[in-house]
Amino acid sequence: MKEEIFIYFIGTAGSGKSTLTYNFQQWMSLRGLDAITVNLDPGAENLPYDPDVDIRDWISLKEIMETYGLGPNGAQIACADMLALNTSDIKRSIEAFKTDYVLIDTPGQLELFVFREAGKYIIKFLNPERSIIGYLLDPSLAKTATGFVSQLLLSINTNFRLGFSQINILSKSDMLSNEDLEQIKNWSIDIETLGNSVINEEASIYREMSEGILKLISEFSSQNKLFPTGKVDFYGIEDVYTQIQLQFLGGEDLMSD
Ligand SMILES: Nc1nc2c(ncn2[C@@H]2O[C@H](COP(=O)(O)OP(=O)(O)OP(=O)(O)O)[C@@H](O)[C@H]2O)c(=O)[nH]1
Ligand SMILES: [Mg+2]
Repeated sequence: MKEEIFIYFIGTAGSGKSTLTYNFQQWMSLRGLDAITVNLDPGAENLPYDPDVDIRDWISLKEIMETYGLGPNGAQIACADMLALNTSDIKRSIEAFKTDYVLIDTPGQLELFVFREAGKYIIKFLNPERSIIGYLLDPSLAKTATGFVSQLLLSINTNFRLGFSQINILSKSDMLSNEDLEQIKNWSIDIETLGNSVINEEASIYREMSEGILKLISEFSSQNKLFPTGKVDFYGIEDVYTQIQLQFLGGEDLMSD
């Protein structure tokens, strides 16, 4: 049996991680692909899917708050660090499914998974060779050129912290007008167009900073390709899947039909 591919959906709060995890599994299942869902958010409430492996079976945000007298933010930090203590159990549970794809939904607060040690530790522990990050850019924060630059910077920062292969996904793209979507797509494939849009924004410290940040981003331009997705009709999911296939299997397709 081939080893599983681990796909981690990471993004700012409310960027659409849980919805994409659900839709990705649905899409795969319709195509005869075998995937399981893993929830790594101990504070998750009302997930749109029923996770096959669920961190809440080991760690509960509410319990940590009560036991240690912590507020929600302090408890989230404690939970993030406790995640690392449960990696053996999580790994065993995942392996028991003998699946091809493991779709991992990460905590609502990006910084808990990206900037603390637990996230990187878990990815390395589960499988450092067969892991890919799906980084979700929230369209509501990316409509202006400087907003888009700030989102790219977060994505690069995530790549810098974790150091695994990464695909940039523009989630919830159905919330954008066609015009805005086309503009963001153009910015993502052509750094000069993005630079021109930044220069055309009203003069401000943010514009100046964006120009500096753009220099950094252009050094990492291979990272910038964007894959728009949306929850309606599995929009864009096939493109993300194809990119993942290219990454790990040289394009070999596991689809059964
Ligand atoms: N229109 C539209 N709404 C979406 C899409 N994906 C998610 N949403 C909505 O955006 C909100 C947040 O979605 P979630 O999937 O919970 O986002 P999340 O990143 O898991 O959120 P946290 O875990 O709380 O950080 C929900 O109200 C979703 O219904 C999409 O593709 N299109
Ligand atoms: Mg979520």
